[in-house]
Amino acid sequence: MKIETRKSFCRFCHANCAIEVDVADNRVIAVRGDASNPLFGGYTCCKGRQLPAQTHHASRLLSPRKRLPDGSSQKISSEKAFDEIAATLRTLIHRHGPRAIASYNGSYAFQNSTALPLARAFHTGLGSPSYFTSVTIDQPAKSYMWARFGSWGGGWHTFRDSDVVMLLGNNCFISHYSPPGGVPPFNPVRRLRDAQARGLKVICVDPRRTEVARAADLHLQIRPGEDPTLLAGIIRIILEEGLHDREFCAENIQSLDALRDAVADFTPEYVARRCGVPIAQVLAAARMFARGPRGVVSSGTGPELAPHGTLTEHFILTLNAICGRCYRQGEVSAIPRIFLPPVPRKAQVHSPKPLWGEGFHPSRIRGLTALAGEMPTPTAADEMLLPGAGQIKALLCVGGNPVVAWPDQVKTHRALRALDLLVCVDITLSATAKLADYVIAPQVCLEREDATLLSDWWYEEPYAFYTEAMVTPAGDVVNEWEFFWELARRLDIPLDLPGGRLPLDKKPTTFQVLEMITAGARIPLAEIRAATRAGGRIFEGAEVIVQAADPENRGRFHLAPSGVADEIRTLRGDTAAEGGGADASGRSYTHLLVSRRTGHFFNSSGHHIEALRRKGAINYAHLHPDDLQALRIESDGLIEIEAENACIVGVALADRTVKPGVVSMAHCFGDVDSNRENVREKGSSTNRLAMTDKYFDPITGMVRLSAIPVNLRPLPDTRAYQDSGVRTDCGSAVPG
Ligand SMILES: Nc1nc2c(c(=O)[nH]1)N[C@H]1C(S)=C(S)[C@@H](COP(=O)(O)OP(=O)(O)OC[C@H]3O[C@@H](n4cnc5c(=O)[nH]c(N)nc54)[C@H](O)[C@@H]3O)O[C@H]1N2
Ligand SMILES: Nc1nc2c(c(=O)[nH]1)N[C@H]1C(S)=C(S)[C@@H](COP(=O)(O)OP(=O)(O)OC[C@H]3O[C@@H](n4cnc5c(=O)[nH]c(N)nc54)[C@H](O)[C@@H]3O)O[C@H]1N2
Ligand code: SF4
Ligand SMILES: [Mo]
Repeated sequence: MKIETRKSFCRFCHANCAIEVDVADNRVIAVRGDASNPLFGGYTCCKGRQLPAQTHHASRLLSPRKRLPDGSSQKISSEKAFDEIAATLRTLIHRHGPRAIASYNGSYAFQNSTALPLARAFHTGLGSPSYFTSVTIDQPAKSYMWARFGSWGGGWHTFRDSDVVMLLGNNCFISHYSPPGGVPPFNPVRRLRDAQARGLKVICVDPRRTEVARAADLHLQIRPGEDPTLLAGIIRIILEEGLHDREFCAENIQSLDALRDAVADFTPEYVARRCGVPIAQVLAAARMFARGPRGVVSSGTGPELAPHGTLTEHFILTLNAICGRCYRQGEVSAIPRIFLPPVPRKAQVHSPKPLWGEGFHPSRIRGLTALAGEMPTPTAADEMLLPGAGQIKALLCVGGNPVVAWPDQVKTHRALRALDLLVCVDITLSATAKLADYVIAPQVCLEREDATLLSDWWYEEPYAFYTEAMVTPAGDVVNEWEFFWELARRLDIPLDLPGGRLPLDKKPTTFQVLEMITAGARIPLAEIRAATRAGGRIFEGAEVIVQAADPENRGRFHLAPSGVADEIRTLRGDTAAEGGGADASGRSYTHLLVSRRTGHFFNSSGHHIEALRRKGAINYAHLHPDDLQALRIESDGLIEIEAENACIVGVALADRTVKPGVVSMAHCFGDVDSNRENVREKGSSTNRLAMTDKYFDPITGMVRLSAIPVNLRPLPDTRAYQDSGVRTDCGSAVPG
C-alpha cells in the first residue's frame, strides 16, 4: 500500500490547523500537525487527529435518505432527492410565499467557505427573509453592537502587541475560540505563555477556575451573569481615578458624562458583593487593565449567553474606547483579512449605523427584527408554530442540530415536527436529522477543496492557505454549495455572489464558486492557491497600515445610545441577583447553571467517534465538592436539575474548579429521549431548561443559555428510582 502525504488544514473546528494527511487507496490513514507551518508549527488537538475516523466512520451518511410514512427511512439518490425537495418547495412558495421557506445554518455551515454565501444568495434570490444562523444563539451582541456604538477604522488592539488582556468567559485553551483581541486559536497555550514571557498581563473572569484562569495573572471567580455589573464597576473606577485616555476621549467620544452618571451606583463595594469577588480584585482588575498602555477586553460565549449580553458587549466596547485601545495612524493594523477587498483603514471613528429595528425585516415574534440580513434563531420555532401569513413551512438545516442546540427543546421539537418539509444536510443521523423528511449527505472536509476564509477573522498576520481535496468523495455526497445550487437551478432562483451571478445552466466548479465569493480579495484566490501548494504561508508585505483620518470626519463613539441608560437601571434593579436568583414569580433557586465546552467534542459533533468518546462520553454536571456534600449528592450520582420551565437529569461530578453555587455543563448532549435511563450514555439536554419567551434581549432576541437559575436534588439511580415512588415527570422524554 503506497502512502502519500499531503498538506491541508483541519475543519473540525474554526481554527483551521495546518495538517499533514496520509492517504492510501483513496482513504485517509492519519492526520498530524504540519510542523513546517509558520503559524501552527505542528499544533493540532485530539479532534483534528480523528479526521480519519470522521471521514470513514461506519455511521457516516454516504447517500441521502428519505423518510417514509412509517417513520423509517430509505436511501435515495441526490438527484431524486433534489427533484422532490424542489417540487415541495415550489408548492409551498406558491401557497404561502417565499417567507415560508427558511434555512438554519449551524456551526458546520461556517466550516465550509461556500456554504453561508450560497445560503444567503439563495434567500436573496428567493426573496425569503427567513435566514437563520447559529450566530443568534451564540454571540449576537459581539456581531452587531458595534453598529450602535460606532467602530474604529484602524482596528482595536489585538493580542499581538497588547500589554494586558481581560477575557470574560472565554476558555480558549479548550475552545480555540478567539473573540476580538483574544488569544489566537493557533496553539493558544504556547501563544499565551510566549506573550506572558514578553510581559503580557492576563485577567480572567470566569465562575470556574478554567485552564485559562490557571494561567492568568488575576482570576475573578465571578458569580454567573454579573459581567455587566463588574464592567460597570471597572468603568466607574477608571473614570473616577482618571485612568482613561483623556485626549482620545475628548476627540472621539460623546456622552462620557451620561455614562459616568449611569454607572455611578456601581461602587466597588456593591460590585464586589454582587459579583461574589473580593473588592481588592475589582480594583486590581480595573487598574491593571487601565495601566496598559496597550490592551483589550473581550468576552467569549459565557457572558453573551447569560442575561444582559448586549449591555456586557456595550461595556466592553466602552472600556476599550475610553482607554483608547485602538491602532493609530502609521501603525500596523491587525487582522489583515486577506480574502476581503482592500478597504483603507483610517484612524477615525465611523459613527453608529444600526443594523436592526426600523427598516429591517420585522419578525412576527416578540417585536424583534432582522439583524442585518439574518433573523434571530430563538424565534425560529415560534415562526414555525405561529399560524398566519409568513409562517415557516419548510426548513433547510445545514450543518446544525436544532434539537440539542436551540433553546427550549420541547418547543423546538414540536415546531420541527409541525413543518411540511424538513431537510437536513448532515454527515450523520443527528438528533435533528432523525426527524427530517430528507437528509442530504455532505462531503466531509478532507473531501473538498477550500481556503482559510473562516480563520481569516483571527489571523494577525497576512496568512492564507488554499487546500485541494485530499481524497475523492466516496458515495453520493455533495458540497454544501451544491445543495443550494441544485435547488436554485430547479426553482430558477438567481444566486448572486460578490463576483457576479452563478450560472444555473452549467455547474461551476468549487474553485469557481470560491473565486466568485472572494472576488476583489486583497490577494486573488488563484494567486493564493498557487502560492500555498506546499502549505499555508504568510504573505510578506500584505500588512495593513493605518491611514490618517479624513479631515472632515466627525464620527464619535456613542457611549450612551438610546436604551442603554434604561438597561443599566434594569441591571441595577435586578435585586434577585443579590440573593439566590429568583424567577419572575419570585420562586428562588440555589444554583446557576452555566455553559462550558468539552475539549474532545465540537458541540454535537464527534460524539460518535469512539476515540473521542473514551475521553468522556457525556456532559457531567460539574459541582463544587462542598455543594455536593450539602446536597447529599455523590460524585457520579444522578441529580435532578430543575429550572423554571423544565427539569432534566444529570450526572454529578465533583469539581473544585467550579464556584460554589454554580453547576457547569456542556450543551448539545442528549436528545429528546434523554432521560434518567440513558443519561450515562447520552448525557443531558441542557437546552430543555432554556426559555425563549422570557428573559430575551429586545434587540438580538438572544435568550438565557447560561446563568440559568436551577434547583438540584439527589436522584436514586435507575432501579432504585423506579422503586422509590418519587415523582417521575422529571427527566422523562419529550412527548412525541
Ligand atoms: N445551553 C447552551 N446552548 C448553546 C450553547 C451553549 O454554550 N449553551 N452554544 C451555542 C453556540 S455557541 C452554538 S454555535 C450553537 C451550535 O448550534 P448548531 O450549529 O445547531 O449545533 P452543532 O451541534 O454544532 O451542529 C452541527 C451539526 O453539523 C453536523 N456536521 C458535522 N460535520 C459536518 C459536515 O462536514 N457537514 C455538514 N453539513 N454537517 C456536519 C453534525 O453532525 C451536527 O448535527 O449552539 C448554541 N447553543
Ligand atoms: N472543543 C470544542 N471547541 C469548541 C466548541 C466545542 O463544543 N468544543 N464549540 C465552539 C463554539 S460553537 C464556540 S461559539 C466557541 C466558544 O468558545 P468559548 O466562549 O471560549 O467557550 P467555552 O469554552 O464554553 O468558554 C466559556 C466560558 O464561559 C464561562 N461562563 C459561563 N457563564 C458565564 C458568565 O455568566 N460569566 C462569565 N464571565 N463566564 C461565564 C464558562 O465557565 C466557560 O469557561 O468554542 C468553539 N470551540
Ligand atoms: S483545534 Fe480545531 S482545527 Fe485544530 S486540530 Fe483541533 S479541531 Fe482541528
Ligand atoms: Mo458557537
